[in-house]
Amino acid sequence: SSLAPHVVVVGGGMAGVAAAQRLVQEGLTHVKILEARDRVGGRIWTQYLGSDTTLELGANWIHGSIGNPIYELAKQHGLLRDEVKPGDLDRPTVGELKNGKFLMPGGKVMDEAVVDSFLQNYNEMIEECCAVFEQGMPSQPVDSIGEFLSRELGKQLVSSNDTDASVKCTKMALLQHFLKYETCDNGCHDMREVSLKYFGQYNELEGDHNNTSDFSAILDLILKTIPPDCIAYNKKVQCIRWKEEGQKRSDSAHAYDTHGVEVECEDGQVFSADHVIVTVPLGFLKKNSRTLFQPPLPEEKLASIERMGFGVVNKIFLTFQEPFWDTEYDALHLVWDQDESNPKTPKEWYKKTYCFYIDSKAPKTLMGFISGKEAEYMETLSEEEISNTFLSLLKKFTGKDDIPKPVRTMITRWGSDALTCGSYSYIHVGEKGDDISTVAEPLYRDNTEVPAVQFAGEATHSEFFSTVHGAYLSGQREANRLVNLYGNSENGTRKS
Ligand code: 6YU
Repeated sequence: SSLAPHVVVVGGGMAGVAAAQRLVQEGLTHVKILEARDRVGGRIWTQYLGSDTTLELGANWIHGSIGNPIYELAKQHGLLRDEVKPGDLDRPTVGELKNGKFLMPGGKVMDEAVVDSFLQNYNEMIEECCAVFEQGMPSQPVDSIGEFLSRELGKQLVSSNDTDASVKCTKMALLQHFLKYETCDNGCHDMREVSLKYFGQYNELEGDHNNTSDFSAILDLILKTIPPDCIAYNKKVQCIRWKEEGQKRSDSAHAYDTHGVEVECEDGQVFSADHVIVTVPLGFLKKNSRTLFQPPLPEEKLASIERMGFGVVNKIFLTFQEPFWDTEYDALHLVWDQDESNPKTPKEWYKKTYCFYIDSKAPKTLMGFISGKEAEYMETLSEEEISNTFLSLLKKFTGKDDIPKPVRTMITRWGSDALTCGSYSYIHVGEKGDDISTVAEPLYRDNTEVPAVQFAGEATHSEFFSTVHGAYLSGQREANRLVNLYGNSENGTRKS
C-alpha cells in the first residue's frame, strides 16, 4: 500500500541487518539496506582459507551467554564450540583467557601458582573498578582504569606477603601485561584513557566467553529472513538530508507519509525515505558527522560523538606449516619484564602484542592482538617485515631458535578502513555517562514525535557497546521504535 513507510538502513553490519529483520518481520515491507561495501557483516568478517582454517578478522567471541541473543542463536543452530578443556575451570580466568601458557624472554615458563595468585588479585581489582559505577562511589583519586589499576594493584603487590622478590617482580610484570590485554578488550590505546567512573556501565553478561565456529554464519541466519533485494551493495551514503527545506508539504494529511528524508549515495543515486536508521560505526561518524547530515547534527550530539572513545585494535594471523606450540593451551602469553613491557619508540611497536591465541578452528595459526598507536603503525608495514618481527619475538619467548617462518602472515587494517575508522567503542575519561544516549537519540521531524533519522550500532548501546550482541539489540531497538509508531496494521498507517 502507498502508505507503508519507506525505511532506509545505512550500513549492513549486525545492527543494520537486525533492524531490517525486525521491520520485515513486523510487516514493514519497504526496507532498504544501503551498504557501502560489496559484502554485509561490517565488523563481522569470517575468512575461510582451506578446509581447516577459519579466521575471524573482526568479532571473535560471544561475550557471555545468559541473556545473550547471539549466544542463543548460535546455540540453536549448532554454531557454538565448547573450548573449555576439563580441568581448566579451577584456574582464575580473565575474559576469554582460560588456560594460557605464560612465557618470559629466554623461554622461561612462569609458575602457574604465581600467575593464578596474581589473577585472583587482578580480578578483585577489576570488580572494584566496576563497583565505582554500580555503587555510584562519588569521588575517586584518579579518573582512569589505567591509573586506578597501576596505583591500587601496584600498592597491593608491593605490600603483599610474597617474601620472594622475584615473585613480586613477576607480578608487576603481569600487571603491565594485563593492562595491554585490557587495551585490546576495551578498544583503546592506553588504559589511562578509559573512564573509571563509567567502567561498570558495561554490562558483562554471565556465563563464559564463548567461541563460535563461524561468526558470519550467525549473521547469515538473520540475513536469510530478509528478502535479498532489501540489500543494495556498493552504496556508500554521503549525505542524509533530513529536513525538507523551503516549502513544507502542507498539502499532505500527514507529514510522515511523504518521504521526508533523502539519502544520497556517492554514486549519485538518491533514496527517499520516511525514516532512516544510521548504523555506521562511531569511527565513521567521528570523521564524517559534519558532512553526513544536512542540516548538520545538533551541537550536543556532535560534542558527544567527539567525546566518546573509539580506538584501533588489529589482529595478526601467523600460519605455520605445523604447530610448534603446545596445543593444550588456548594462548601463549608473552610477558616482558616490567620496565621492558611498553614500547618506548615506534620501532618497539610489537611489544604491544601481549599474547597469541590458539584456536582449533585454525589449528596451524597463531592469532595476536595489538591496540592503539602501535596497531596503526603496524598497518603501515609490509607483511614481510611483520612476519620477521613476530618470528624473532616467538623465538625469544619460546627459547626455540629453529621455528620456521610462517607460511602466511595476515593482519587486519581496521584503523585505515575508511568505513570503520577504528575497531570499537569505549567510555573515555571525561565522557558524560549519557553521551551514548545522546548519540542514540533520534532526530525528530519538526514539532512531532516522528523520528526522521535514528541511530543504531554497537556504540549506541549503553550497556553492551563494543559487542555484536550490543549491535544486534541496538538494531532491534530502532526497528521497534518504528514498529510501535505504525503498529503492525496491514496498510502501515501510523497508530493514533
Ligand atoms: C563481539 C568479539 N571482537 C574484534 C575486532 C573488531 C570488532 N567486536 P558494523 O561496523 O559491523 O556495520 C556498519 C556497516 O556500515 C559496515 O558494513 C560498513 O561497511 C557500513 N558503512 C559505513 N559507512 C557507510 C556509508 N557511508 N554508507 C553505507 N554503509 C556504510 N564483538 O561481540 N565479540 O570478540 C569482538 C572484535 C578486531 C573490529 C570486535 C567484537 C565488535 C563487533 O564486531 C562490533 O561491535 C559489531 O560487529 C558492530 O556491528 P555494527 O552493525 O554496529 O557496525 C568493562 C568493559 C569492557 C568492554 N569490553 C568488553 C567487551 C569486549 C569487546 N571486545 C571485542 C573484542 C573482539 C576481539
